[in-house]
Amino acid sequence: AFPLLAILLIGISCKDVPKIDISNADLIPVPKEIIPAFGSFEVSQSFRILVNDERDEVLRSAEIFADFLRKSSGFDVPVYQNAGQLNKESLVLSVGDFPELGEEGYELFVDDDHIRLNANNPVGLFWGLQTLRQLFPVQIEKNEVQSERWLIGTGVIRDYPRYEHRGAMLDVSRHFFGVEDVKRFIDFMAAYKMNRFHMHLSDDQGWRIEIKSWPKLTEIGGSTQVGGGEGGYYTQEDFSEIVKYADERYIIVIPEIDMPGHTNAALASYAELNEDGVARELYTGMEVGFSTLAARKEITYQFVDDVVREISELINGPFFHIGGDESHVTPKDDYVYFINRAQDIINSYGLKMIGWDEIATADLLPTSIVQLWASPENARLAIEQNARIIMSPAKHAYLDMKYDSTTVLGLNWAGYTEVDEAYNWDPTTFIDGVPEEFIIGVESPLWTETIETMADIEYMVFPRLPGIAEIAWADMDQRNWDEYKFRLARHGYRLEAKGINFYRSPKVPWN
Ligand code: TNX
Repeated sequence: AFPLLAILLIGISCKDVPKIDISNADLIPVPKEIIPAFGSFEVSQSFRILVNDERDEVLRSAEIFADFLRKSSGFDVPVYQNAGQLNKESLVLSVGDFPELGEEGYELFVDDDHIRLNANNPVGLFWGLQTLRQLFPVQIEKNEVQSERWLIGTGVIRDYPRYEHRGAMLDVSRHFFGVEDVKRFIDFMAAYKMNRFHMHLSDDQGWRIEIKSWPKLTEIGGSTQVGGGEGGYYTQEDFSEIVKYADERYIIVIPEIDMPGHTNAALASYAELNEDGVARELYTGMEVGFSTLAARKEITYQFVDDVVREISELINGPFFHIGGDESHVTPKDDYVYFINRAQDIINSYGLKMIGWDEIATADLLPTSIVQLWASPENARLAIEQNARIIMSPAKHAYLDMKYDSTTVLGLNWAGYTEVDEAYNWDPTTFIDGVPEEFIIGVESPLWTETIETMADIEYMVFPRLPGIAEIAWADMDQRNWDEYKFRLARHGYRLEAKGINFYRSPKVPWN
């Protein structure tokens, strides 16, 4: 009778403590180290967050996370700062000294009655919370209260990123997207630990940021978009709201004003910026490479100076993106002259210049950064000048390429980019003759000639963006499509719970 009773008792207690293997979680990007303990921690009404740090920003991160949990759990999730000791059923955030975790790393300990999250810096805690979020059952992503047992597997996760630059770009010029859409885009990035939000703020079809000293840029240049729709622009207050929202999520906003080409909207707004002094018509088509600022007129540099100065006062990071791509109607000498002068202006405001790979044909300072999209030759020119490189090869990293020939949205000039194609490449071996230490990271641009709504954005971004985030975060030897595709398939339930309109690629074994 005794063994029978024992088995019964064990059976009862096991029923209460489900076993969860966290090495089987749908974590993206994959952490450096996962040690499962095969138990579970249950988040219930008495769950609370303790912040062992004086800083407001740590409290704010805890509050952002608590807010997220409140929506779907319906629990109070109180947050206490400097409340001291470890209670049962609490999550404790601490900043300390953990040499192996680096700037942005974190370690997460989950046992049956509490969770501890440690990092060297507040940013590491924020990334650790994103991992914890993905350890919850997928229903946690819902916006209404769910009846669910919130069980999290026990164990240890230790994690830190491969690259410092983990970016995504949104083109708000070809089609304009308002502040709420942009915040949702930022949320997507933060969830995958991406930390550079590049905003393509001007192009032939639209100027999207208020410049107080040149008001017609938005009045005229912001008044339309591809297809002739209404367009729009961010007031400086709107833009500051975006920057604040990104900053609270440890994301640096990189503003791009594309010059000297891709400038028709500016050339339509101010006649004096044209070589011939005649204002251009507004443009609502999809061609590229037909516009240029007058590179030898002094007024052009007054314009660049004013634009850089006003924007420099609104951003939260050290970067200004000058564009510099496809300036097909700017004479070569003028192009080099323009980029060199723009670089001086950007530097005079204490900022580093970033530009598309064509800028490597100018005289770069070692602080300048080249974003490779098309030309390996330009990447080599960049490193000869000791500049650093961001990898955005169109074939793999462009979120506006069609998935296959049946995709309705997007373009295909670089080919079709299925989900495996977007995942299967290594930024450091992609171009010959560029040593690893020159590559600061990876960025995925979403150009929006064909993208009109948030649902369109989601369809092109998901599920490619999580893969790009993993490329930027995880080491090459941790990445393998044949493992990733199953993890992504499980992650699909999370995208569904979030209400994301994603592409159900036949390459991924969705269940
Ligand atoms: C090329 S990529 C461009 C953009 C277009 C994009 C469309 C780059 C630096 N320039 O102007 O929107 O292709 O895929």
